[in-house]
Amino acid sequence: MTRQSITLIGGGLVGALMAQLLARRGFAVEVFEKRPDPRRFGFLGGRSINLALAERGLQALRSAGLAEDVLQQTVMMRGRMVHPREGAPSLQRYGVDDSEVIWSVSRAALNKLLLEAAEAAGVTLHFGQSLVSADLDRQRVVLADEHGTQRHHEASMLIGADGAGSALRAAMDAYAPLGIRVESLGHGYKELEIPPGSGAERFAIEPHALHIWPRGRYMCIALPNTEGSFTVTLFLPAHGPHPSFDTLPDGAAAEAFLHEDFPDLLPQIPRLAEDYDSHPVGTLSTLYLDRWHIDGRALLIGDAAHAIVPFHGQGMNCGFEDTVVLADLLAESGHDSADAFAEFQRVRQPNANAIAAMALENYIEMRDSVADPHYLAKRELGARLAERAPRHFMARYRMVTFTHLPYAYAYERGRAQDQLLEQLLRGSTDAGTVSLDAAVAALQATLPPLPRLRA
Ligand code: FAD
Ligand code: E0Q
Repeated sequence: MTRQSITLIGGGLVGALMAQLLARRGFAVEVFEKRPDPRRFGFLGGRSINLALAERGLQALRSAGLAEDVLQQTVMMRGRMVHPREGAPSLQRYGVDDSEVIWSVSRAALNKLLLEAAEAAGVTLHFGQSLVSADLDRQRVVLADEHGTQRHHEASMLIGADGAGSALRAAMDAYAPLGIRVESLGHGYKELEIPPGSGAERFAIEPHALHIWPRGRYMCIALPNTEGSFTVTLFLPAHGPHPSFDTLPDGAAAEAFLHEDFPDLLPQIPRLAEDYDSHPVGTLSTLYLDRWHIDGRALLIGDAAHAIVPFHGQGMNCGFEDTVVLADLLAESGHDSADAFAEFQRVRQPNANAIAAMALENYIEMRDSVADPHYLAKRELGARLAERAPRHFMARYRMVTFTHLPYAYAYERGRAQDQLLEQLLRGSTDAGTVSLDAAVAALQATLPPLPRLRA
């Protein structure tokens, strides 16, 4: 029997991991990636951009046999270090102890490692090959190299992991409308850098944290890199009154703005003006599709199917979860990819919608309410309930970041728990006013126990 072939478009984070998992399950996999081979030419742009890797992504990497190798190249983050406008920064731990932490990883290093692993598993990688069009009736695609030279490729089963601007999605949508909806956040971002410390300290600020400077309608964050630098991201409204990217047209304006609103951060970013002027403003949107596939011929995964805003640090983690689900479904499906694709969408779409909603909510939470007394009281009461009744209360952040409970479950359960906290607190900003015995009784009376967690 000949091995079934799969053509993957996009060798980014999700495409590279998908390719490796499918090759390990016996498929003949070819990947077409627009950019040149990052292992030979360096990553495009050459800037160090990093991401937070959490339990869901780590679990997918474990199933690929890559978790240990990836963890070698990360910096542990124990919690958020919140830098208020006035006063000292303070650490809000993500979990109970160092068993519940997240990991900062370089996008370039991770992508290279995943491509290496895909190749080692027998995947054929083609770089500098950009999808131009897909003829879904004839089941072939057109690809162009960097000079525009085109080639055809037979593709009976296509998987699109070509990111938020997916070309395969456009081709599928032209063939049979997918019901695409893009909701722009109206805020953009700019990436900047804190270089490694010059003195005895390799890191200029606390290395084992995700730093946040919340400022109400906007914020800065910083994630550590293994070399000692931090990647800083400034999130701001794209347009409108000051401050927005409209009112900060250049590095000089940005410098004056940071001087006013982020005075402790500004001196840490020596190349602010140059970087601000040379880096583009990134856009942020949520992408919803009615359909992710065309029968058994083409399917979208990762950001191509469900790009979300980055404020929960779950886009890659969610895409990695996708890859394991799909690899298992395809391996079980025999030759019926239409069934596998339909089942994939049935299982994953409610979860993608849930993390999309939670990521949007987390922007408000991060930039604003981490400093709000009512929010802090709710957090405090939640923490006490989780301690007193761990089978009945678990913070939503914890379900999302440290468990494999479906995102849709975390979203629903989180909403129910939140309603209860609101009822118990009745607007109070002091968790100490609530009787814990009564609260636990109310909790157990209204909500079923949480599912038992898999190891
Ligand atoms: P991509 O990583 O975009 O990869 C797509 C690949 O397809 C690329 O290699 C591209 O070159 C290639 N391609 C594109 N077009 C074509 C074409 N026509 N033909 C062939 N190849 C093509 N997620 C987290 O989990 N944690 C975080 O902390 C986090 N932080 C983020 C911060 C920011 C500012 C942003 C914007 C996102 C963040 N994310 C984070 C989300 C994460 O970046 C994405 O979810 C993830 O990169 C999706 O992977 P992907 O492979 O689907 O898409
Ligand atoms: C995480 C880890 C880009 C980004 C990535 C993240 C997080 C945030 C704020 C941002 C959410 C949190 N968070 O700290 O609640 O947990 O990945 Cl802005």
